[in-house]
Amino acid sequence: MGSIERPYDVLIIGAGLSGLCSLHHIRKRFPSWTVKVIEAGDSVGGTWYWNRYPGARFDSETISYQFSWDKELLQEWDWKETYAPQPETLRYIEHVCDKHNLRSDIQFNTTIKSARWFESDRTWTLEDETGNLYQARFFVSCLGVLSSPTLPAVPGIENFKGRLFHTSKWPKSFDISRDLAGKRIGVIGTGATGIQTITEVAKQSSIESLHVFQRTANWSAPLRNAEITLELMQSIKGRYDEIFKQCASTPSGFLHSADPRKSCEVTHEERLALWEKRYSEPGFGKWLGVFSDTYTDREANRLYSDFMAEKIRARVTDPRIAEQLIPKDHGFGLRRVPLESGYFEVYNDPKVHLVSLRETPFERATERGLVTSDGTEHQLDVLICATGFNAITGAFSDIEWHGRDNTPLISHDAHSKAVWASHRARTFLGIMAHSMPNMFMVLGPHQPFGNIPRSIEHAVEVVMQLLEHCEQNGYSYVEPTKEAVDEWTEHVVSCSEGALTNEVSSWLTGVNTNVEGKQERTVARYCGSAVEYRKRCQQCKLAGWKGLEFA
Ligand code: NA7
Repeated sequence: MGSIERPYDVLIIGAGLSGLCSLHHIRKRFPSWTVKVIEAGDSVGGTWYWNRYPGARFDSETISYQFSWDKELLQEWDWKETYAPQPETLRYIEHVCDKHNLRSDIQFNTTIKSARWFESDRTWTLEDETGNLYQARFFVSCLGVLSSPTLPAVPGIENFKGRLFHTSKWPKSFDISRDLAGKRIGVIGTGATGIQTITEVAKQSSIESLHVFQRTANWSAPLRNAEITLELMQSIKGRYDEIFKQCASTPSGFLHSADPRKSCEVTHEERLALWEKRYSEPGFGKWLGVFSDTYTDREANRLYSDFMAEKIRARVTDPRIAEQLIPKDHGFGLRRVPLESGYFEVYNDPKVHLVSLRETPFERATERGLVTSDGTEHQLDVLICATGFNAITGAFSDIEWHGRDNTPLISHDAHSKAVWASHRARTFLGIMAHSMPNMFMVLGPHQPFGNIPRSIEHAVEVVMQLLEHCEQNGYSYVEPTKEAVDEWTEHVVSCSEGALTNEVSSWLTGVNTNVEGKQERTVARYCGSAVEYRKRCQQCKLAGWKGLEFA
């Protein structure tokens, strides 16, 4: 074991948006406290640091996807695109850190491997992979919802002699126009990441071929990105209060909310008029701004899915390929809808080949490429895995937890004593877990994951209020009761009932076929409205933090 540092008042793991927001507010609200952020990467940004694959960009509106607490910065910063690309977002995050001198409290290149609660002095001790120890009274986990990448288990993949990487580990020095020239490229995965990567890779005229290995066809619809001119930026700057107010009023924290009408209450022409309007507009309106019953009523969802299927058919020349690209096993919007910029047209290019893994699954990998069940060896020089993440609970499971009474937080199997056996989260407000005193989660399971910065700012505010309550009352211990956790978890489950989304496997429902113990669907996030979620947090506070035990 390495040396132990002086105990901190607060330790934070992760220097993404959650960790940076937490650090800023702790410094502001508790100026005399000592705080340190521990980060695995060599710089700040979290998701926007790691995911530097080609085409990575927001599909949430840039102007609603930034910190709202620095009014001066809102007036200073000029966004360039309606949906910012990853480098612009990373520049923004770096600028926030420079402006507030946040880096001075961040330790980079440090991966935490275990977290242990010591009842005797009511502290957490975190251990990094080199054995260094860090001790603190309070611990804020800002681990990220999509930060633990997963690779497909293709037999013999270790024999592949070409380059292979996960999109979230895209090499910093890799230049697609230089490094993909003349190459045969394979991409596994057609989620939001795959769709952005494939579109960008296919644009490279110098590549020899692109094979897309698709297991589940995904719905996708146009992003319609545009430049933000300086004039437009000026007018946006005058409307920030209104913009954030609007985000606070919608169920998912975005600027979009559903049309209150139901699909069956209007005529076919009225339905078409709204759908066409949304389709022609930028952003998530085509997912979140349609009729209110689209994701609860099967027939409404079928009608809208049929409309979207026709849009795909109109864009793909080969009808056989078009049918392979149209999801048949789930309706539109029941998984997180990736927005695209020319994705479907990619398949009209003769150098792009769609391989349906439903028809011909992977059999094995060779030195040269991937062999599918029809015996074809798809020869590749570069294999890009856009195969997603061990989402929501995954980053927690990368840490060995010893909570109160040495209780583990999370396990892959159902028969363990872990608080979250089989990755089935049980939380209080999504902020705390039983047996894990003084540990707060920002973007933990059972929080709403719509517009992420909006969720982060709210979760950080709740954590700050709890820390203030402890400080003002001299408490050195806070933990939810088992009953409160049961009640909250039941509430989260009940919110998910009736939503068609929860009948479909995806990272939103806790499924990842590459991870042991994640084959079954779970309720991993808060599926009710973010407005209701915030109301419940506030009610808990007003009731004297009912459900929490302090000492
Ligand atoms: P996703 O949305 O989880 O997508 C992962 C993709 O990889 C998806 O198409 C998977 O197919 C595919 N996949 C995963 N494992 C395999 C194996 N073993 N074989 C073949 N194909 C596989 O992750 P993303 O990174 O695209 O997006 C995550 C979120 O980031 C996104 O929702 C946005 O919020 C931003 P499957 O569907 O499981 O059949």
